[in-house]
Amino acid sequence: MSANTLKITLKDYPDLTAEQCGNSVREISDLPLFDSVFARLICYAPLLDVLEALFQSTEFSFYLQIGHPKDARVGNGLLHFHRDTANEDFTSADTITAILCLDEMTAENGPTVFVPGSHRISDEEAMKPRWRTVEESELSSENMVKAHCSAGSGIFFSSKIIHGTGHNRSDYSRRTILTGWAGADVLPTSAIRFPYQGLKPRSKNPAYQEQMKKTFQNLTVG
Ligand SMILES: O=C(O)CCC(=O)C(=O)O
Repeated sequence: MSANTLKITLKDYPDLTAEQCGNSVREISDLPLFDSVFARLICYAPLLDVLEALFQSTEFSFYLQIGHPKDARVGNGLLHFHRDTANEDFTSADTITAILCLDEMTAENGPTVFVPGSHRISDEEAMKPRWRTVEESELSSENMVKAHCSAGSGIFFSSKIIHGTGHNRSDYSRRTILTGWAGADVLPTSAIRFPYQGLKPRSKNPAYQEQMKKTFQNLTVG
């Protein structure tokens, strides 16, 4: 991934009306329920290799998968900066988001924008609800970095880092699949569970290995 540190704002492009957006979908929650090909991504070795290295453990767990198909010209982003930790309910902030880019991500097509170094705060601070929305005026745009990478790339980041994503008003689509992962012994604390949440695809524990085998052995693609 290369960085673009030019002056950045998430609001470079105007909002569109519902009519202008037409049938364009911004977010598809629970993507693994739509087709088993998405469920199988939970076992995708190149993704798991990076996660194992970042968590420095084989005992991390899957917790969610979302599609962000930002169509050419009309794809909408989340216009606010935030820390994901503030929207998650876990016993710790040792969680990682992985974005798989199905298309090239450029400065023009609504890239993910990061504030480097902003993850260097305590878990307790990152979990505070105030981080669900961070006004751009609170941030220095000179310090922001737009992700720029080719189709097929992965972007991995701590849930504590401040980030956002703008609209796609370019002539090409910006489709991504976002997956969320929790570190070893990091447990959910809310009443909500997502499909396949808790699977540990790299676990050395025979019980989790058995769960993986039985979960995927009858899953057909298509
Ligand atoms: O799609 C992106 O670029 C980032 C999405 C995001 O910020 C989020 O879902 O928390």
